[in-house]
Amino acid sequence: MYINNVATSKTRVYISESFSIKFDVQGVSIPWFEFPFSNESLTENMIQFVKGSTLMSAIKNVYVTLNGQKIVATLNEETGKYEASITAPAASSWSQADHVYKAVIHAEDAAGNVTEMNSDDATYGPQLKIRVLEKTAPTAVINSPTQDALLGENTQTVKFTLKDAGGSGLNMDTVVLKVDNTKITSGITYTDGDDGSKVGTYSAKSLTDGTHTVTVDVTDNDGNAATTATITFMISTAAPTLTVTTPANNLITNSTKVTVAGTAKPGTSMVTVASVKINGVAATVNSDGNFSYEQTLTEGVNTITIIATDSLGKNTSITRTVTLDTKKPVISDVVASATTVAVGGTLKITFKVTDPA
Ligand SMILES: [Ca+2]
Repeated sequence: MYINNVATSKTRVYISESFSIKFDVQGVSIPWFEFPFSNESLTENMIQFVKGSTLMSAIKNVYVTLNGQKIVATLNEETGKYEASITAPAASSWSQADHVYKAVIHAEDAAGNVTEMNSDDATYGPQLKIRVLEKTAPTAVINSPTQDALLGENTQTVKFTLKDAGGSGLNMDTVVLKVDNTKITSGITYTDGDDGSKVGTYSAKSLTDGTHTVTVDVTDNDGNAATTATITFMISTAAPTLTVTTPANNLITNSTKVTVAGTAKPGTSMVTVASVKINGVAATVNSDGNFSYEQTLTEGVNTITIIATDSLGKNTSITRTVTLDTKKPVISDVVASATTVAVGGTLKITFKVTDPA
């Protein structure tokens, strides 16, 4: 017997109860009447009428399993469909096979026949694959260079640490490292850090003097994006400019002191001149970079080395050679051709002059 339409006073009735039932059979409405059911008249312990079902199809046990949960399904009398309200698992499904939790529907009838449908079902399987997303964003931290660092080399190692929380894990395909707003597409290497973190290393080369910016972005496997990590740092490689105005190179003097003077200026605006040393002794440098120093000379050839060094240790040197000669020429071997000579006559005086070293 096929039930086209049915209304009962109870959705589920047990054989020990009396109840009323009204239904039509193949479009012919039948009035209410009483069923004094007894154990002898029914073999099942429960009967349930569902529009569109056959009279004897008594479904008694319907539930859904998902990630270890068992959720009993209830019949919606309006729709005639079972409903299982499921609380999503607390963890992301990313680590599961195919990145989804797979639900299984179990249905058992009164006779003990069991049907299970899982996500392999050709028609309904896709409806039973449940992608669960976690909501905790990963973190990105740039370890080096450090914020506002002032660096003296034009190659710098960029090191950054990426870490996810929430369970889905880092999606390494989403990592975007930018140096001065240019995406780095090769040369990044990764090692495993603590607690599932990844440590990225990249060698940034040919950095010009000035300010540079590094950013790192990453997203986890569930689409949560880290707050962009950003640092700025400065490169200053240009050595100081050094001018020595005095002494002239190869000066020969009989003064035991010589003034060493000139100007030293930083190679970039990011650094200052830290020192000007003359043969290792610091000279006073004024705010304009001018310096003046009295260098004591020793007899003979003096090498004077002037070194200007900036705050990063970059230096420029100039060498001057100055000869101190305090020894007077020596005259000897004086011979006059005649020491008595007539007026208007000639004589010759010969002699030797030497300049002692
Ligand atoms: Ca996460």
